[in-house]
Amino acid sequence: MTIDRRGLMNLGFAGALTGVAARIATAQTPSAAPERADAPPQIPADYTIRIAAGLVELASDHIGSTKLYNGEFPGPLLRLREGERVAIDIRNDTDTPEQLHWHGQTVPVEVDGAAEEGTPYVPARGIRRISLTPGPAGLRFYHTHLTPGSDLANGQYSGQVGTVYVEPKREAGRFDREVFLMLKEFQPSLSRGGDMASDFLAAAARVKSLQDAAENAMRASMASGRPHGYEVGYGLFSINGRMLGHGEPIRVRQGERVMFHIVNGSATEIRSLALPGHRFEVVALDGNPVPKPTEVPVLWLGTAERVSAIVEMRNPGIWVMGDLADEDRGRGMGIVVEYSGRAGKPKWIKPMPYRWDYTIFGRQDSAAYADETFEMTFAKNNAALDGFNEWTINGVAFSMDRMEPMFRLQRGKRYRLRMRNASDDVHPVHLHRHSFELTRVAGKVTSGILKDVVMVGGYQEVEVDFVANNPGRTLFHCHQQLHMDFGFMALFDYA
Ligand SMILES: [Cu+2]
Repeated sequence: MTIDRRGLMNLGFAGALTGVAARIATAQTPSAAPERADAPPQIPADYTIRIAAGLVELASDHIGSTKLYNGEFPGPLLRLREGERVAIDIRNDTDTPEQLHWHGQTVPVEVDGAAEEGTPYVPARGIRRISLTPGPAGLRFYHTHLTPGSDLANGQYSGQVGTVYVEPKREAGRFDREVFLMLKEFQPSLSRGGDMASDFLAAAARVKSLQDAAENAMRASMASGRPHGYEVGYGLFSINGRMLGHGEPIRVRQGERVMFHIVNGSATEIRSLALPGHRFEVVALDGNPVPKPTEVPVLWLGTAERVSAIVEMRNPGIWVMGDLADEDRGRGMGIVVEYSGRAGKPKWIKPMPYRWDYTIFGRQDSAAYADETFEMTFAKNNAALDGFNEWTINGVAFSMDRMEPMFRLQRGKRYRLRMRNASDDVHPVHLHRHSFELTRVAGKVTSGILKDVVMVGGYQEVEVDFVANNPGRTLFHCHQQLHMDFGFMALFDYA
């Protein structure tokens, strides 16, 4: 990789090289962090993940510095075997204590990677040896779990994200080969009011009471002279760390069945993906096989969601697989799919409008009865925190100082979360260390779809069930970094 100084200056997504050390040094230093590193372990770990500043070459003229895993973007693909315990060294070569979260795995608090649950920090300039038993099988990932707040050089705004594939005993669906895709934006900046797509979810009646409450609050805020709260936008977009047209194409042969394992590694964005002239057969959501694999023309993934989908290559040509948003695709959110023996300019065709509906992949009958239901209402206080929106669950914004559990669980019981979104934003909400089953989505009953993130549409209601089978503190939060950092979190604890 050749790096010229001009390229660095042009990009500056976490500052040019010289600015990086300073930014990292001034980032939030959690008080709970251990003061010293553990002694270096004597036996080598199965894997080492090193956190350090490094360079990402999104294109030859767009090279930037940010925090990475093992100097790569995305971080190394970890292929683990379900149930086979592994030891992993997490080495932190930065001046900020870190948390590395094993998203979607049913691991204990000690290794999950969330300070809110009590996972110890990986000390600055230190190392932490963890061991975990991988599971459940399927597409998982790992990412930093700090709270960057307004510091857009840290947390998930950085390049700290990588894919985990926990090998299943049996694959969902027949395919010829696998392709892993990491969707990720760079060069974040703050703006007032965003342009995020919000009308892509299956049409359903909006809940009038939720809408009225939110709109009244917003009117009152505007009348008091407050502007819209900050949103985050991005300058550069990539798949597997390359802008559209700047990486190797995905080379395919006619008739091949390609399994795409797609991770939305964004800090804040919801992404779409289409491949003109082809359809995606969705076989797993968040790594878990769905009851009814179904073909769709477009994929939608909320922040931290994963889709595993098989595409049968039966339309020879050179295609752009990319985001539906022209601006984002134009700034890099896409990758070229090239049939062997074909040449020419990659072609993009805008797909017909398509609304995303989780329930088409599920059963239409009701899930098992829950022992208890927790009601949750999500709401926004416009620009209430130094210009940032404050987010609340049942009127309470999460406090990093108190970290009090909001909900109590009894081991073995099945719980239902009835989530009501009193805002017009789509919230991809996430439950740590457990999988949940979708039981009702915007009025539609469903069962059999197991996930760990679900998008709750504006003014809509979603219900999910989970079994309390993994004792310890358990974090629930919106995976939109700006939302989780400004209140949108709650803790469950086992009695
Ligand atoms: Cu949110």
